[in-house]
Amino acid sequence: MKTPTSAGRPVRNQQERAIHTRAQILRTAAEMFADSGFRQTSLTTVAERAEITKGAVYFHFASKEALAIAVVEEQYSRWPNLVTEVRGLGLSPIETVTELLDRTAIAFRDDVIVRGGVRLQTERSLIEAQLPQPYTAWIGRMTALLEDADAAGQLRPGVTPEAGARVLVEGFFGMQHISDTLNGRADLMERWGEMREILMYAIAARP
Ligand code: LUB
Repeated sequence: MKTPTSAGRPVRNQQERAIHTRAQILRTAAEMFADSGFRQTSLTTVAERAEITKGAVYFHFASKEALAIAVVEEQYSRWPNLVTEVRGLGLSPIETVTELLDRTAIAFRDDVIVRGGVRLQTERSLIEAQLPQPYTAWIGRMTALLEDADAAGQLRPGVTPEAGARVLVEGFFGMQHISDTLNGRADLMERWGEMREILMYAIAARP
């Protein structure tokens, strides 16, 4: 294995090495899950591509199922931080919704952990493991943000925060899935831009 570095400096102690190795395994596995799916990926091929021993992989993850759970959990851990970052921009509630989903779309296109976690969730019926519940966290997150928009008079009359949240999450999921299937998400930002304009026209109050 190459001398590990973290933020450009050599990794020094055993704990740092373990954290670095675990992150390297997660990234490699996520990439393989995203590209080839759960069934076609093995701990052996993950170890080979990550250039670490199979023993080191088993030290961190007892099975491929455990690795899949960790990738999905790592994917989901991204979103609360992103919400905090976007909420800190001082945008109006409805602009916070669109900015959050704009940045989420970028992560769906570029972040290998997200890409791997999303594919695993689409294959969840094939995986004998208790993957985290999909969709509900995003629906809850968007409902809370749309409640803020509702309180600020930014929702079109008749649109409830819960219904708006479900439509945005359902639409975003389908949009990114079709973009992935047809173009490997190369056109994701264009497809999300179209959806955003049309759905927000239906959801947001007229200026
Ligand atoms: C999101 C997927 C793919 C919902 O919330 C989830 O579990 C999701 C599966 O991991 O899209 C839309 C943001």
